[in-house]
Amino acid sequence: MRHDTVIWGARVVTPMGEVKTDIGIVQGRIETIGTALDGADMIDASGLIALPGGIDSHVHISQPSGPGIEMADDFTSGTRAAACGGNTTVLPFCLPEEGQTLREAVAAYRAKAAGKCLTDVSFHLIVKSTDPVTLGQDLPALIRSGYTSFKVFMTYEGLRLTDRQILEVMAVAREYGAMVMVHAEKEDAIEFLRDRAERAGETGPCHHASTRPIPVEREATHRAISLAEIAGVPLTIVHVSNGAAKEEIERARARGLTVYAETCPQYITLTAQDLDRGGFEGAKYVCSPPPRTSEEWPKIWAGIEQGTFDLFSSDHCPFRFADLAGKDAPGARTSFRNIPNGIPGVETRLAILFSEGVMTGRLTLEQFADLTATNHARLYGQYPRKGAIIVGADADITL
Ligand code: DUC
Ligand code: ZN
Ligand code: ZN
Repeated sequence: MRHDTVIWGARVVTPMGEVKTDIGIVQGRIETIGTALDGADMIDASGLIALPGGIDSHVHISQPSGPGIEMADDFTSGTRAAACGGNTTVLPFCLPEEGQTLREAVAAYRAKAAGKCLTDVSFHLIVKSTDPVTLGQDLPALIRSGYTSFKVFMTYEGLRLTDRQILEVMAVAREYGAMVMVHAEKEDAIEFLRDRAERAGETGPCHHASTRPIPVEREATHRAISLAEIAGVPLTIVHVSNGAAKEEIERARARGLTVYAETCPQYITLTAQDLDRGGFEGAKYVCSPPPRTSEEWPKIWAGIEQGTFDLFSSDHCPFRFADLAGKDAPGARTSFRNIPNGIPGVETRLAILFSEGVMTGRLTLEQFADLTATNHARLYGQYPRKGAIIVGADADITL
């Protein structure tokens, strides 16, 4: 059979292990995995590794971030960066703007993305209110039409839900079969620490980290898991930054609960000291949860190597630095509370994990594929069409 495209000569990472084989592609799908294949377009990949295209299941693109604040990426630049970084699919979040319903927000995001994307894109939802229309109509309808994952926040005024509200959202997830993703940080404690820091004149970017210490995340992680246990649903804890929160997840799993977990490059490469680089430079590293100390890195690595973390995502959330609509927002230099939260990462996620994980011998190529693609597809309903180099799947391949 003559294929449209054949990739030949690569070491191919499949769910059955690594094989030296050709990949034959017809109309964008993997038609054949075998040797001596014939194709109209022959891609010489000898000396290269063929991996399932990266799926970054945690990115923020064109997300409303407060009055006058604008994200640095639109769908063209964000997905171009993703493709340059070896990704073939990204999953951004749909956040309703003030006065917008969840269904309107989804329509608005789809319009923003239409005709602009260089990778495949599929959306998670953010649930920030639990009014009867959202929980009784919009969410069930959206889940039925395929939007089967949504994030809830335990922090950020205006975004955070109470425990009661989180239980109500989880009940909908249970009834209609969806995955709840949780941003686990305790808002009351953060507000207390932030107000106290500001009164003491501790207002520079580094105090973003000191006012969101590890117990803030550990406690919220424990509580989110307890709420999921009460509601009887699986959950995903996103962007886990430290060993204590990771241990909460491990304890819950040991009790038989279904808890999935995600970590990100910043938690194995940055520390809180990066927020203290002098002047306003530290604002570049302001993200939540904040980077910790290098003592946490081996704990996160242990979780990556041993499978506590199913997902290695970027949490790509870029803001321009020297820009009043970005990190240099009005009031950002007088208090860290006004610095938009987030750092870029969609272009560097695979390179960082390959360099720090595979090249150091910590991870096998199969683990790398699981952490960067396969598990994302499995968890968010895209497997086996995406996430693996197998016959019948989309030809989403990174060399
Ligand atoms: N949470 C995220 O997931 N991304 C950016 C900021 C935040 O708080
Ligand atoms: Zn978050
Ligand atoms: Zn995020």
